[in-house]
Amino acid sequence: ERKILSFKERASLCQHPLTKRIFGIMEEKKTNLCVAADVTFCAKLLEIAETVGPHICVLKIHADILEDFNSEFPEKLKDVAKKHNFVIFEDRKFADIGHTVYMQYTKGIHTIVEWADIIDCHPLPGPGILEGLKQAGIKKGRGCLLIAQMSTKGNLVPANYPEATAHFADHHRDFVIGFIGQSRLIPDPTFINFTPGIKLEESSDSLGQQYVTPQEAIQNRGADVIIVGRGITDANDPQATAAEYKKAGFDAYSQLL
Ligand code: S5P
Repeated sequence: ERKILSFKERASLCQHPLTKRIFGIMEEKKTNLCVAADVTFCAKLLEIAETVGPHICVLKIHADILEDFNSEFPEKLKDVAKKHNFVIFEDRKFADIGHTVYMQYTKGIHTIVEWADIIDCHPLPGPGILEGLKQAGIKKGRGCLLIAQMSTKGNLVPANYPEATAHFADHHRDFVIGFIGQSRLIPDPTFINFTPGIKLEESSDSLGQQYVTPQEAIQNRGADVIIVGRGITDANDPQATAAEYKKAGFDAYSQLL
């Protein structure tokens, strides 16, 4: 019995051009892997992007941990993204009032809106946060993920928060392209579900991070895209390990078709 729609079918249902594009990349490159490149120097990040580029649909970064961030870096990253056909996700986790997030998104040294295809925000402040981000993002075709749940031990996200988040997304379909969470919030196939906290073996780190396997995330929790950081970036051979995660993720998806 077939449990899910294919990425190709989902691409055809999407209104948002960015969602369509991401599902298209996932179908074409046969990957539902997003690598989290959490490193502190631009050259290292660009090297990871080159290495894992062929295996990913999305590269997630934290620009604010780069010690030598400069205005040439986003251009270089965009070139690698174009070459290997993936999209760039700045995991800024905006969480302030609309006016402030608008400035954080467009100003400062990072000018995130100029280069990040995807950003994310906490829905906690209410609709104003999306209205602020939208003012800058929509005209550039950007998309935003809502953080519905977190992967960390003892997090304070209340039980009813995911439902409220789904409702929120429904009212901002021109900008919200999906969710970050530990399980699928709503069956709607036009939103993409990203799940962080992934390793090939279930484990945890010393600061509260909790890991589940790609198979568990995709087959039991409804993840579309798995986010893998240190499982790949700390491996002896990040390229071979990325290929391994890609296969684990895509096989788990294929088995549901
Ligand atoms: O709930 C969350 C949400 C996010 S976006 N838990 C997370 O771990 N993340 C991010 O995913 C986190 O900021 C990091 O960049 C990545 C997980 O990295 P790893 O090294 O633990 O795989």
